Amino acid sequence: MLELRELELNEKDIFNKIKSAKTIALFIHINPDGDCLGSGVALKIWLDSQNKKCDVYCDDIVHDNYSFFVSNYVQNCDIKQDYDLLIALDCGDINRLSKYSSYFSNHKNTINIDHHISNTKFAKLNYIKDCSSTCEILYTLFENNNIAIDNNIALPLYCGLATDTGCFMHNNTTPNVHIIASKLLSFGLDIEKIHYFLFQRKTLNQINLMQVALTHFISYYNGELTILYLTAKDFEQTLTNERDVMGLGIVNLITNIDKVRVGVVISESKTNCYSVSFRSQGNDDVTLIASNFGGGGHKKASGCKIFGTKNTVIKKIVDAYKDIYAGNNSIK
Ligand SMILES: [Mn+2]
Repeated sequence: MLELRELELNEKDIFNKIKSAKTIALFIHINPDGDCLGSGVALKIWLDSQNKKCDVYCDDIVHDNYSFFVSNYVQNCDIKQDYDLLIALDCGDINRLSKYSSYFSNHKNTINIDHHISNTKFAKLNYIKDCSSTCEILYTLFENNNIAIDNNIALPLYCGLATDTGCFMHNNTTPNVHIIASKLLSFGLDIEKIHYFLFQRKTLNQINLMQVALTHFISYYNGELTILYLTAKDFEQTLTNERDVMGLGIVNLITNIDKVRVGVVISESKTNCYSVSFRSQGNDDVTLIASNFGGGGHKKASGCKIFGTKNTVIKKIVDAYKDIYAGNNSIK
């Protein structure tokens, strides 16, 4: 974590760099969520208003549920022009930029704005703050620098804040988060529409996937660790894909089962390659388990990719759980 003074210096540097850049590219992570999309869209709208040429890149598809605030601001094409400045938003490490990562790491003028405690500080200038969301960092940067926010900027910022706090239910929902949310709401946001698209709307295929998922979980260590699996075949049968899992809240559902300490969902994203989400209920730090497999995230929510068949992936997780939490829990 950077010291406060360093953060203040970096904040000045960020604005100086933005001021002197005419063309700026923003990068957000693969499997895009409300926070990276919200921060990308909010920053783009402001930069456009400052007569900068700004583009937002993401090497992935944006889920329908986010279209109401993302519209066509985000692109996934090859980069055909040079930019004066590149900014990564909400990316804990360079691999989250996927096909854009080498372009980013070879550029001389880069900024990394993020709130993941596991951030690898891969840019020339890194602004990493331990708080709820990248949207909270951006809001604070705007406020500290007297940048006027309008309802077009308030909407994506609110969406990021709401997403990363799990609709203001995770333990990163500080009093300051509510203060910011209240200021953003004062721009007249349509709260019902926002919450419907961000948290409630499901496709029928997603509900079919949920039905399959609920028959696919296994408990270990007297129910402390629960793992739910979804294979390529499950996605095929329900006409869904890995992206549909995120909006279902399955990982929260299994972590909320009584006595569960860590809930895990593994989804086969490619043959023998599983995307893994970890959640903890209580004090266990699940970045420890994700970083064991080259991933990262937050204390109570983290993720990684693990290669292998379904059974070997599950065994790797079960073994890692025991190695990491043994001595500090009740595993026998
Ligand atoms: Mn985030």
